Amino acid sequence: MASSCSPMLLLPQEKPADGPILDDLSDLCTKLSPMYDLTTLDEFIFDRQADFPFASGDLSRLLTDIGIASKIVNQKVQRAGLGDILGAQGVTNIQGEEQQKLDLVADQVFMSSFRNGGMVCGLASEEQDDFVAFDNERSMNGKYIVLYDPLDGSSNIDVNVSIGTIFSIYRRVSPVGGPATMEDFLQPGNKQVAAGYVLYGSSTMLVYTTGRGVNGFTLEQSIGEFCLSHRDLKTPNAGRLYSINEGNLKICHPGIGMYADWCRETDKSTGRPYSGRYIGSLVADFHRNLIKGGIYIYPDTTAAPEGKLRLLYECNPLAFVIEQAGGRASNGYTNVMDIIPSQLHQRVSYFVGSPGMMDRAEAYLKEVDEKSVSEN
Ligand code: AHM
Ligand code: MG
Repeated sequence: MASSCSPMLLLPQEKPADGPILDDLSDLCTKLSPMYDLTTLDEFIFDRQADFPFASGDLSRLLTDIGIASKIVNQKVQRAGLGDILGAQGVTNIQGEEQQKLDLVADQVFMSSFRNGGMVCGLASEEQDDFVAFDNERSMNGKYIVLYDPLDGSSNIDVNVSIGTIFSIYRRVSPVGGPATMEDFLQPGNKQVAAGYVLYGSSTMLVYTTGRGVNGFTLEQSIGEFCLSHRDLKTPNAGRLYSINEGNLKICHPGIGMYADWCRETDKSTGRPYSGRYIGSLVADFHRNLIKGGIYIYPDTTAAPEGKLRLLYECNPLAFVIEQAGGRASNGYTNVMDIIPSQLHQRVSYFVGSPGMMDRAEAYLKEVDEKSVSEN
């Protein structure tokens, strides 16, 4: 049976020329042949290491660890909802253990990956009150720290809506060899060395940047590898999507309501009215807007005076990604990555998306503020 598949996929010569194994292989080759020159995440990461002249490989190793952990989390996400069924059959919970919430499971998966990988001296997670400083010798020699939201949008799990993992990596500022300190974690976003996210959606994607553009990888389930699918992603200057929880419009800055009104007006030259798209799952909303062009806004409200989203492991990493894709992120006034954080779980008002749309939304805030100053 002829195949155009890469030789590395061929079975050893002694295998019989027909039979079920060969049929399976043939299926796999047919499936893969259109992407014959596929690049896996690991290959890409190590190829890019050469961009950093004195790189020791630690960051590359850390990124590959994140890739592996996210494949494990992906498996668990795919089985969400089966927990009860399998549990009832005694397949899970065989020792009478309580089912853990998926966001806690994801947190544990990433935490063990970082601990065992030895590339970070500490981590901070949305699921942990305080940061974790690893005390084994290898980790204490790690040059990096990582902050992450293991499963953002997890309130959507029960209703099968896409969710995601967000991560942010910094070089530590405390001395190598000792434990991580709070100063390592309270660095502004403009010091990030890498950041990205994993989207567990209709397909699973990992998107990341190390400050040299943004690249996206789609998980090819049949070979269990993230494969480069979105090279050097760029967001359009302006799109036709605006994403905001409309229920908050009357309890936030009036400039945001004015911007939303502008989006809903009819105007042929700018393609308005725009489409309102709000999943309520940051990674999914962000990813769609990144690709298609759009703006996502989660402002401070009277109910959440500091905003809802977390600066360090939700807003800053996505800000780094969007900036590398040609977009912007702010708190409505200044780049979020310039904010000097004072707390691990600090919240911030968040605007992120296509630069042309960001300019206009921010201009409405400014206009309202200036008017109110001149009236007082
Ligand atoms: P979480 O970290 O508790 O999951 O909350 C963050 C989520 C974002 O994914 C999403 O964009 C936002 O909260 C939705 O909030 P709301 O339901 O208030 O619109
Ligand atoms: Mg979150």
